[in-house]
Amino acid sequence: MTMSILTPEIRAELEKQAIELPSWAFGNSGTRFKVFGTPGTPRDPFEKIADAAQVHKYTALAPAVALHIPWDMADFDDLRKHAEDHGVALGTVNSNTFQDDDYKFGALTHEDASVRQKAIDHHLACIDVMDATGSRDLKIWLAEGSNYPGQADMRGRQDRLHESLEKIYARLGDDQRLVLEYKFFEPAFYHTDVPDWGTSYAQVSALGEKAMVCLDTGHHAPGTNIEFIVMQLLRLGKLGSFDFNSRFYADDDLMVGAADPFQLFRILFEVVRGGGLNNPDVAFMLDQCHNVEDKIPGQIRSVLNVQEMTARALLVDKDALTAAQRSGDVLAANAVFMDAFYTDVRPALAEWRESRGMDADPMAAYAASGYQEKIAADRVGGVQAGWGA
Ligand code: LRH
Ligand code: MN
Ligand code: MN
Repeated sequence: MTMSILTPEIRAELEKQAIELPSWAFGNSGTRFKVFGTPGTPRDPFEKIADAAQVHKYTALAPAVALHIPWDMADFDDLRKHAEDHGVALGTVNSNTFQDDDYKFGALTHEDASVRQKAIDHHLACIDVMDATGSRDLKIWLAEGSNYPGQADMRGRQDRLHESLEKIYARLGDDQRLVLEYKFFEPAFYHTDVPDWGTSYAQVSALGEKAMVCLDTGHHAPGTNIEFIVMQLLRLGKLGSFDFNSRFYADDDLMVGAADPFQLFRILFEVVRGGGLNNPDVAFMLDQCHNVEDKIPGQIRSVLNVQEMTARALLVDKDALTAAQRSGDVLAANAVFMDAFYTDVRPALAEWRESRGMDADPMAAYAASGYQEKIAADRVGGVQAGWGA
């Protein structure tokens, strides 16, 4: 009875949903003031994969894990096999040009050709990793920019960025892609070289079909209409991936759907409306850190938040909405939209999970499994992986 609000069409969509988890969500993280350690934190990429597999085990929503290079350096043939043994795949490879002294004034945009070449070579090495792991996407986020007006030649940096990206793009295999992530500030505070979707779109469009935009939900100024950007990028066929998380103030990297569930609903409605749901060209990924809460349940909660809001977005009565929009009935259109948003889908999803032989409540099932206690007891000694190790 409860489950019947999820029509067979909606269930078919929900069954296909896949959300990639970030390996770094399982390591310790914090602010520049303090990193609080959690008992049982993974000591290497293999343990991060094992933890990520727990999220998939209880939700059937998270079949892939994204890597960050060099944080997740390993024998990648072994890591791939380890992931497969745990029932997950290795996903997006994230490059890292933000923790090396040479990149103080830029990497792919640097004035010095030898520094640019070093950064390009790092990306080529990331593509080698993708070849070994079977990953499709190379995700590039650049920490470059300047802090003071006059400090940098912004125009020259755009030109150099294009040249560097061209060299990386040329190395991609036929089935591989490059996604370019934008962020409006931090660590640079005056200008950022890829600050917005328009710059990312201009840069990837100049490369070709295998280059797309990555939209990190935490990388916009307060008040930005993110769902409009989602709509536009889908319309242009250039939305390659999402980094989901939520923010109250800056790049908070809190659990998706925690700060503003309504915004997540609006974004997912545009994804559904624009043909982006369960579309292999539009990868769903989390980009989060769990500074004070347990990491595995934090990730379980997050993928469930995405699932619940996807179900609500699928509940929007599109015919009624279109009729109200066409007739200019402002309040009716808004009511159709809000009716779906206010529908509590949690009991229906729990029932649906049980009908598929899963636990109705993944959070409770994980808590009862004893896994958290086991890793806390087993993983003593060694260096616990953190954000950056
Ligand atoms: C930058 C970012 C990017 C990085 C990740 C660790 O703020 O969102 O995606 O790879 O954080
Ligand atoms: Mn991100
Ligand atoms: Mn970020």
